[in-house]
Amino acid sequence: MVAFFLPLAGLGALVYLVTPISAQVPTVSLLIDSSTRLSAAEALNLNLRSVLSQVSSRKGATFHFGSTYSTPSSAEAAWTSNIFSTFFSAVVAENDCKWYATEPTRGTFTLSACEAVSSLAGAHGATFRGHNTFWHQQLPSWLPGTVTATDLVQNVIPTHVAGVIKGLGTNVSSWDVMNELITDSATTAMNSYQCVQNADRWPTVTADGGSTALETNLQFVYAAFKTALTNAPTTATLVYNDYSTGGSDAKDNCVFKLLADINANASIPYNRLGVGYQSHVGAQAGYFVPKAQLEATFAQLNSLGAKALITEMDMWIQANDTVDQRYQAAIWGDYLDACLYASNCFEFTNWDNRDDTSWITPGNGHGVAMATLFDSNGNPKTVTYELIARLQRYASGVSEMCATALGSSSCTVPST
Ligand code: 9MR
Repeated sequence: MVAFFLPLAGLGALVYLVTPISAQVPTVSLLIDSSTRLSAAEALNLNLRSVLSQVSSRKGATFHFGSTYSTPSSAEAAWTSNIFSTFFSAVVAENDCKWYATEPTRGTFTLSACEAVSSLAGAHGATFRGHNTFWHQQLPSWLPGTVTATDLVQNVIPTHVAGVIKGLGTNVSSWDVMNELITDSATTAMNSYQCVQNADRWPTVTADGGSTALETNLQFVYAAFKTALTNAPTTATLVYNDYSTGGSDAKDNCVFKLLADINANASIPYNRLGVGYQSHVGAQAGYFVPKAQLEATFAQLNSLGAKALITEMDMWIQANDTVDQRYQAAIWGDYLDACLYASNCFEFTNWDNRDDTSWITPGNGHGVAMATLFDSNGNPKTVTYELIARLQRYASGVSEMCATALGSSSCTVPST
């Protein structure tokens, strides 16, 4: 089991131990404070698509504001269809494009569930992004198996990546080619192979947590990206996707080293590459990346010519009260602004549509959860209204505002 939150960098273990269950939450100033709040019905039926197309005009290319799709219960089918018609403009399959679903038997592809999500996107006038062609989790039962290091690099990975990417065709904004390779215990001294090897996951070991080495270099990574480059439409960004990233710590250094090696050793031009920042975060200091750091990271990628994507955003809150809900809105709004105002960020994907279907559940270090944009009845929340207001504000052409998560003593949002 991996941790989907940021470590309390710089605060130290002792502080962590004495931190009360509900750590202090700052009072924040929000954009919605100075506007008339929409009713739930208005927010749900708001044509966010027209706002998003104005956002795209300002950005100079399509801005994809999306969420996950997995087959809803019959009770939620109509709600789900509506949300992808009026609110989100992009769709990613929560699970249906993963290896277990697409190649359950070696060499036999079953792309129908993944293709159904792509078709659903098309039918709703939304775009589609691919997730993912390589991950150490949700593997088919024949993997890791007894596949050798050479077979994996020369046959298994190229066959899988080509089969899925070719099969899904040209209607795709980006592909998560590889997902979650890098260790949570990174140090700045590690080279990119060590960054991966120290995660102790397949395939640098024969099975997750194992002690028998398998791949002893990064040829398996290069094989995946080379195959993706050959088979993906030229308009699709080829993404390395990971969690607990976006700041400037050792794990982020590993991401940049890996990207440089993919560029150099797999000959993938930077202008085809992107980094996916999953952004499974919490509304508590130390559990999210402050906007200034995100922006510095996105700018560093931009200087290489590579893209930044927010790929799996959700955010647990510590308690179900107004101050925590407002803090969630402030932080999520900052993430959105960081992407909107960056010249290399065109995809902002939220993970799970409603609190009742989120993979984040209360407890387990996730507070009271409530980590998505719509509550368990499908109604918009404080954060939802704030994101609508941020998109409208960006679309109106005004300049970037301060980071609301800093608290109202340092950031009071302008009234225009
Ligand atoms: O949301 C996904 C959930 O339905 C699956 O059970 C789970 C399996 O580990 O994967 C979830 O999605 C993950 C994503 O594919 C990769 N990053 C972490 C996400 C949350 O676990």
